[in-house]
Parts: sequence; structure tokens; C-alpha cells
Amino acid sequence: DGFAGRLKRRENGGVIAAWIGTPDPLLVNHLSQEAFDAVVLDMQHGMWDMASAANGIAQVRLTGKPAIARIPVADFASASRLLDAGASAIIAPMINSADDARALVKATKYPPLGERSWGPSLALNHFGIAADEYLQGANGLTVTIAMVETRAALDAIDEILAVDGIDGVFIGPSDLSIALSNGARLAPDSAAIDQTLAHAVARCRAHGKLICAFGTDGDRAGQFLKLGLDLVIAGAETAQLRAGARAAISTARKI
Ligand code: 3PY
Ligand code: MG
Repeated sequence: DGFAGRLKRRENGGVIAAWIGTPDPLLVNHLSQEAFDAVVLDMQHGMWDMASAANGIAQVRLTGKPAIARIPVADFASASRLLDAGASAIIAPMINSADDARALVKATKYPPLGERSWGPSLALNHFGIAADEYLQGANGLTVTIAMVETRAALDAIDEILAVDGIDGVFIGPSDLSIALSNGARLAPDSAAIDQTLAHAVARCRAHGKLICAFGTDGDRAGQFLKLGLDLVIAGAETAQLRAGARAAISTARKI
């Protein structure tokens, strides 16, 4: 049942995924060796293009782990191409209405759910299955996730979750904190975000769909897992790299 099934079973109490914006497949190779359950390539704020992302996905697949791609805003054509390249899930930012959600499903699911066009050559290689098997299984094997990170999206969360083919929601605490404060504050770890997240968890559970969120670090990711989230991020790769460098320098200066 692929990645969708693993997410639903919440093996190990939820998935921890790496989050990589630096467009280097060799960096993906290294981070994929760590105990992450999946790896996200961020094409919205990261610098991946389609060719580098396809190579990044291949590096994730060498480990047998699911590769996930976050697309740029409203770039649904790229969502189809990334699935063709072997992504197991698509995270789409700024899905603010049921119409946005339907446009996302149209690009990411084959009929009857959507209108994804045929051509998954790299996906067949990466999943190691035949074309007819992929056609029959893809809508259930791959996961379509809508980001909720605006007031409009919060207001429409039930309608978004009700769209057939939307497998779950991903909370973006940074944009949400900016939206909730009318542009006054970047506060992804604030109490307002925690309240919103608790509401989103309840709505996703009521619809039987997945709930995911971006955690700025390991502590935040741990809190999210405790809340019962299905997939969490424990910080971006640049933050992890710089924290590691800082720790090494400070240790060396202490001796
Ligand atoms: C957000 O927090 O707004 C995101 O998109 C995840 O980094
Ligand atoms: Mg965001």
C-alpha cells in the first residue's frame, strides 16, 4: 500500500521527514542516510529546478525511502512532473479554497479522481512496478497534501478536506503566524499556532485524513508527534547544518 499506507498506520508514531532546499542531489544522498522516514525537496523556497529535483528524488530512492516534493505556489503542472519523476507525495503551498484543492487533485490523481496525464517513466523505475500496476495503484500509492497557511484556508479547511483526492493537510506555521497577525509577526512557535494546530488535527481526524506540519527543530517536531501528527519536519537542512557547525565550534572553544 506504499507511502499512503505507512502514513495511515503511523509506524514509529509518525513520520519524521528531512526538508532540503539546497538543490544538490549529493547533499540529499548524505542526509537520506540518517534515520529520517522520508525526504522532502522544497521547490517553493528552495532552489531546485525540475532536473535537479528528479536527480534528488533518485538519490532518496536509493535508500528505499519515499521522496516528497513541495511545489511552488499554484505550480500544479510541476506536481504531475514530480510524480512522474518518482515522488511519493506532493505538498502544495497556499491551498486556500476547495477550488485550489480540486486543481491540485486534477494534476496529481489519475481518473476518475483527477486528470493526471500519463508518462511516469522514472516512477516505474523507482517503484519497480509495471505500467498497468502503477496506473491501478498510483492514486492510492501517492499522497496529495494541501498546505493550510492562510486565514482563508483555515476558514475553508472542511471544504478542502472534503475534496476527494486530497489525502491530508500540512500546516505552515510561519505563513500562518504572519496571516494571523496581519503581517505583524513571524511567530511559528506561538500559542496562536498551537491552538490552530489543535483545531486542524481535530478536523483532519474527523475527515479521516492526514495531518502534517513544519517543525522548526527537533523539540517542535517532538511536540507535534505527541499531538498525533502523521508527518512532521524537524527543521530545514540549512538550520541543522548550521546548528551542527555552531555546536562543534563552541565545543572546540571550550577545551
Ligand atoms: C510555513 O511555515 O509557512 C511553511 O511553508 C513551512 O515552512
Ligand atoms: Mg509557507
